[in-house]
Amino acid sequence: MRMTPCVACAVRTTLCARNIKNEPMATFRRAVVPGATYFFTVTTFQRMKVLTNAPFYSALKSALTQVNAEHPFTLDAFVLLPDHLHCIWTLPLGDASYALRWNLIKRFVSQATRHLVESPISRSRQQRRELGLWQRRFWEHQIRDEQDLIKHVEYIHWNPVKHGYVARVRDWPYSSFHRYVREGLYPLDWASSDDANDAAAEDYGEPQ
Ligand code: NI
Repeated sequence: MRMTPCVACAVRTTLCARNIKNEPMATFRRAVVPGATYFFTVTTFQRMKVLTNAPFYSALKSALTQVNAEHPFTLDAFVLLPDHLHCIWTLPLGDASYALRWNLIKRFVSQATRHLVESPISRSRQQRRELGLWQRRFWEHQIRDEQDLIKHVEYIHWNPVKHGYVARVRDWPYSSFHRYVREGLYPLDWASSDDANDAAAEDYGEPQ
């Protein structure tokens, strides 16, 4: 099977000016800026399992690229599941406008995929510009320190296994895990530490 490049790679390749090649662990050091790094969970409306379908995935990549061009952020880690996504962003210093960015991203993807979402409920939501594809709220957690960052990065990369989609992290194409492997931060056969295995779903905004 041919792997699709992950969203994080796509954004980083086109937009991230920071070159961290050959600097193992630089990702973690770079990202820990007090008050600037956040973990998010965003879920689809009624947990529709559509996000890993090509049109949605492609729209999401475009949305991240477009919004990043106008409102920059670094995508530190990312995983896309069929009905939700988790990611970690670092925003520019003094800029905490993540809600604005999420509104733009959600609207962009909703509009780009509107013809594919058939439910009458979501169509009426869209007419009211309520972002029919998505749940209106999202989970946000401010990363406290490097330890907290590592915990959340591991949680993200382990998530496809946690949700039962694959047996090995390496088999899930829709995450920044593959970028981390290329950069020497993980071995290809990486498996999560106990922390991420045992983590309570409600602490990470998992869809219930
Ligand atoms: Ni999850």
